[in-house]
This record gives sequence, C-alpha cells and structure tokens, in this order.
Amino acid sequence: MIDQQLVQEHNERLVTGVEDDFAALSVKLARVGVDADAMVARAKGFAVALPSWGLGTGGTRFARFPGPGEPRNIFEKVSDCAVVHQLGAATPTISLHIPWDTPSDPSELLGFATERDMAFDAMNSNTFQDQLDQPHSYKYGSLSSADKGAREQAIAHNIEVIELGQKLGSSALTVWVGDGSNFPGQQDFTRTFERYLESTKSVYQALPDDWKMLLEHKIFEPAFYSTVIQDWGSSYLAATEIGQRCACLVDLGHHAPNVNIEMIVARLAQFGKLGGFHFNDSKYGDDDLDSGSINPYQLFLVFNELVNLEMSGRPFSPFYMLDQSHNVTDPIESLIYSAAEVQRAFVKASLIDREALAAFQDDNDPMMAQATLKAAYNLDVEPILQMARYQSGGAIDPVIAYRASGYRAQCGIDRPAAKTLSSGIV
Ligand code: LRH
Ligand code: MN
Ligand code: MN
Repeated sequence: MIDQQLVQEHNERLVTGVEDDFAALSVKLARVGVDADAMVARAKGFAVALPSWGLGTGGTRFARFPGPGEPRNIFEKVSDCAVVHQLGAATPTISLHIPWDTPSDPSELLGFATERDMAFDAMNSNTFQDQLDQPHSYKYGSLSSADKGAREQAIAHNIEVIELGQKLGSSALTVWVGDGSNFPGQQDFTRTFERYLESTKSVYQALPDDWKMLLEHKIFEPAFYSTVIQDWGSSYLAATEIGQRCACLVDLGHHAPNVNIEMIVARLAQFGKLGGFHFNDSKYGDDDLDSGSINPYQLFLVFNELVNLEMSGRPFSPFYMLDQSHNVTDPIESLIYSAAEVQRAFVKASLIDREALAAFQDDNDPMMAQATLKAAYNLDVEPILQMARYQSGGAIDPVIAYRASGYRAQCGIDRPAAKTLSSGIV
C-alpha cells in the first residue's frame, strides 16, 4: 500500500481549493433544491468492482507491451487493487477470473485481501480457452459444444468456480462463453442453444441459494459468424429459462455500434433480469477502453436508467464491475480513472430533476425533456467526487498522488519480470 502520510500531505495541499469549489457548487445546487452534502454521501456509497485481469497490460492479439512491475500472481494483483481503492475510494472489491487467478490456498488469499480491506465480487469462469492437461478441447465450444465430454468438463469447471467463490465470500458467478461458429452451416442454431441451456441449467443447480448467476452476452469474437449468447435477447431467454436467480450481465463493449444500450438496460430492469455490468468504453468493438473515455454521455444515460430504477423502489442490486485491459497506460491509473468516471455518471444521474423530466415527457416536450437530462450532465461534479474521496481517506487527485508515491517504480524493483519478448499472433 502507499504510505498514508503521503496521501494526507497530498490532500492538505489541495483541500482548500476543493472546499472553495465545493462551497460554490453547493450554492449552485441549493438553488435547484439539491443538497450537495447528500450527493457526497451518495458518491461515498458508490462502489464498482475491479477486474483482476485488468491489472496487467492486456495488449491486443497483435502484441503486448508489458510495463514495469506488473503483477505476476493473484496476490500482487490484490495488492495493486488495494492501491486503486486506497487512492480512489470507489473500488472495494475484486472480480476474479478462474483459472487465471486460482489460489493454491483460498483462505490465504481471503486473509491477504481482508488485511487490505478488499473483498471478492462476482467470480468469472473461463471455458473460452483450453487449460493444460485438460482432456477435452473447447475449440468447437464449451457449454454448448456438440462434444458431451467438453460440455461436462465446462459444467464441472463452473461448479468448481462456485465452490471456490464460496470460500472467498463471493456471491455471484459470471458466465461468458465464446461459443459460436465462423461459417454459415457450421452449427445448428437451435440445437446449439438447447445444449447451452441444458448445460447452464446443470450449473445453476449447483448455485447456492444466496448466489446469482450472470449471463454475459457478446455480439461476436472469438466466433465471427454466430455466437450462442450474442445479444440481450438470447441472454434474456436463457436467464428466464434457467431460473429466478439467473440474470443478464451487460458489458458495454459487447454490442453493435450505435445500439441503444441504455434502452436494453431499461428493458432488462423492467422484467427483473438486469444482473450486472462490465463497464468499459469502445469505439469499434469490444475495445475494453477506460470507462467514459469515448462516450461519457452514454454512460450517463445508462446511469439515468439505473437511478430511475433505484428511485422506483423496486428491488434492485445489480453487480457493478469494470472490465478493461489494453496496451498504453499504467493499469492502476486507468482503473482509478475509470472507477471515477463511472462514479461521476452515477452522481450526475442522481442530479436529474426527475419530476420535471416526467412532466416534460407527459407533455410531449422533447426539447425540455432532453434539456433536463443535459442540465445534470453538463454540471461539473468534480468537487463532489473530490470531497467524497477526501472524506473516505482517499486522495483528492488520485492519479497525481499515485505518481508521486513511486509505487510503480518500486514494483519494478520488487517484481522482476521474466525476460521474454512477447509476440503477437496476427
Ligand atoms: C469477453 C469478456 C468477458 C471475459 C473478459 C476477459 O470479451 O468481456 O467478460 O470474462 O472479457
Ligand atoms: Mn466482459
Ligand atoms: Mn469483452
């Protein structure tokens, strides 16, 4: 972890300016009946989970350019996550990917995380890759494979992930499969989906009563012609067939360009099947860029739906996770930044005058309806986020504090990387 003294000194240098900015914003918000302190409290209550796979440089299928001091195992990943949370104060949990993160001793891992005030969020299974010494290949699919052996192996893996998650205090399993086909005619759509449903139901039978199972859809990749759970429609059908504790997970990067994701969110929520999110941003496909870096307005509109849902008083507790990894930034900085962008969208969406919006909608006044959304979106809520971090013991400007700490350089010394030239596959 970073020396808390350093964080304090950083905050002391900035806090007067933040207090001034916050006071000015409070006056402005008070004019429209909003209590800025209540917004700080909301921001402090907001949390999004970190993806364990986002702490290293993800790269692309062409090349990976590892940075210095990247984590080499799950313990080092947890250490980095703890730093992200220490400074950004919005990410108290970690979503693990198995077998990438399988610990030899789960209780040791749990203890290590707890000592750093971190806990475990949804567990991710992985049947999109073959593992060493595994008897059946996933080359032609996993839960939906025509090969019964591959299906049974994938079911058993998912059940093992649940069992491990129970030891770590998790309460959800996220299932994303790359199953699909590259050529017309390669697979029978209906029979493939039937096999998927049958396998997934077997996994569901092993789901503890207080767990959720989240089905993550994705339009394409690695399959380039058809994917079994390609969109929210297939995901909804599957989740409905499978059972009450099964719901859909929306990864923002898993849709065709220009798809109205916020409307998908509303639909799933309306029918009780909105299970959770993988937040990231993209311009072309599943780009896994930092949240809010390309289309922050879309993120805000997603949170408009989520806050609306919360205000409606319906039971609602989706899992919020980041899912990003790429080539050009320090992953700790990117994760701090993304978490703050998601939190920003949440705060801005909380500022929408919902009564006015509903009235403009009922009056068929599109100009004023969209202006009501924009009034909240265009507000600079940075002082609220800064104040929330400050009050939570985080850093007012977490990326600056992180850079000043020299944490990465120290990791470069403590974590000597094996000397290999990483090659891309074109
Ligand atoms: C698939 C995906 C899914 C995986 C992760 C590594 O594209 O979004 O969530 O588990 O990437
Ligand atoms: Mn994802
Ligand atoms: Mn993805």
